[in-house]
Amino acid sequence: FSSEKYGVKRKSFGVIQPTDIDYFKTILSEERVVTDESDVLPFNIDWIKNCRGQSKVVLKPKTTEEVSKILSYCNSKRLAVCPQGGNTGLVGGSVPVFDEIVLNFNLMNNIISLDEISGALVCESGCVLENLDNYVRDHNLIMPLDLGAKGSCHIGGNISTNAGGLRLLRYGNLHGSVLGLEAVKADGTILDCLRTLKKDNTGYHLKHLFIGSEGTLGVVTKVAIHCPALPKAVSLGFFGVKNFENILELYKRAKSSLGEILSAFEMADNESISSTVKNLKLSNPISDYPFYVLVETHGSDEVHDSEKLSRFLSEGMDSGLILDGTVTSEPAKMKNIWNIRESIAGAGLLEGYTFKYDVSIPLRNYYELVELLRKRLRDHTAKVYGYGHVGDGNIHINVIVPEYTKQLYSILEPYIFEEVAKFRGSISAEHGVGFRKPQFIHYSKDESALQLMRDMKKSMDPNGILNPYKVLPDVPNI
Ligand code: FAD
Ligand code: S2G
Ligand code: ZN
Repeated sequence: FSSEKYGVKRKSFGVIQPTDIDYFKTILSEERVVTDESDVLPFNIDWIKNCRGQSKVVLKPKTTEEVSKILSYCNSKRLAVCPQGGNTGLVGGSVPVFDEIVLNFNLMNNIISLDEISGALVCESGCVLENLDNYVRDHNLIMPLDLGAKGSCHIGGNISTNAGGLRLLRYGNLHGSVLGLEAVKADGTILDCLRTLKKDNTGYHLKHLFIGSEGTLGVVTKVAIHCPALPKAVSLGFFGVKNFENILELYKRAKSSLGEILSAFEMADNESISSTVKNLKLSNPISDYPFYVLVETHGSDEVHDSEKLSRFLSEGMDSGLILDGTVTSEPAKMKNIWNIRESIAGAGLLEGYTFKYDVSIPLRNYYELVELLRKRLRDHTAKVYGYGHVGDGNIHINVIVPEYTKQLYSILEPYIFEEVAKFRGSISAEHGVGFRKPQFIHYSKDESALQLMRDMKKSMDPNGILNPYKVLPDVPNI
């Protein structure tokens, strides 16, 4: 269990009683109060199997009103709650630590409206990202974010983690694309900030409190989000590159020569791509190189755009910045290349235990941490993958070892966060703080900021029942 593995003491929350279960059954139908141990188990374990909670009950609300009744009851009984979307989070934020009640949104998955002119989509928080993307595509729109977990993650979870992903370079982050939301506070108060206006400067912008607060300030139940136009022309380049300096040069050239049509610029080192291709038996369309770059364009003129990208490739090869590469607009080929990149996340899990890091680093130092870690682990059996969103200055470092040991844990943490702090980077670029990183948040947040966070938590959730043990290291005494 997480509590033993990470040495965490249970706070003085209430302990769920049979009378509580009976009460929940008066709000939800019987089958939406899950108490059978084997049924509850998967809701206690996170996607990368780093954390395991001890929840005894999963509640599956269908409406905001049900969420409101559940929370006001839990608040009055000091029963802790762990909000859960698709459970694809990577920092242990989506599963209980002890016996918190799991509040799962799988059944709150209705699309409410879509304004095809403005691109404003309104839906419930439990909608799966890929389902939304498929739905809006039928209306010549796309979702403003894309990530490897799209088949399972919820838009409510994306908002709660302020998920970044593969398209952030072009479409920005959720603080920009979320137009409004409905949320429920710890005491059951329903907060209606569900607006589809692009501009609304009337008082404090409260929606931002729930974007990235990982279920600790309130529970998101409905979302209004701006969907960009479906690009008429999409092309993807997959290039082999000799060293990281050349990747940085290519990135500068991509911004200047692809300019307005550049929609993604991703890198992955040989370790991450070769392991992924081997472990998952995928087919790499080009051969073995020290580094790989994916460059995607979203534009409106197929011929014009693929000409630009092909010229980018040929000029890259003439200058030696690109060793080899392929450019395609064929959906199946693009899907295969993206699948290789998106599968890196899970590839390491097949080789052993994965310590996952997701950091923001100044671009000139972007890859240095990988080399530092390889040196630090040279006497151990360990693989280090380096891959991520170059355009966001965000690298994902996965350290794969045969099994978890406290010794390896102490070699890696807090070392990696101290190094990130030296670069004035962020210890968590896009995955959030969750359960695994509150003790390191001070490497990226000043005490004055942490104090305001505690004050906000105290005023929004005075009993601290929402997702305890997550995000903030020392929530005011509960
Ligand atoms: P969960 O994992 O269920 O929960 C995440 C957090 O949000 C938890 O703290 C939970 O308590 C809270 N929460 C969930 N729903 C609600 C709600 N309705 N109201 C309030 N709080 C809520 N992340 C990226 O940013 N970029 C990537 O490129 C990326 N790629 C990934 C690829 C793979 C293969 C995997 C497995 C994960 C990836 N992730 C990525 C991480 C993860 O998918 C994101 O953090 C995602 O936003 C989580 O959504 P979810 O619905 O699964 O949320
Ligand atoms: C990505 C996925 C999770 C990880 O692939 O962009 O965000 O850390 C990551 O591998
Ligand atoms: Zn990522």
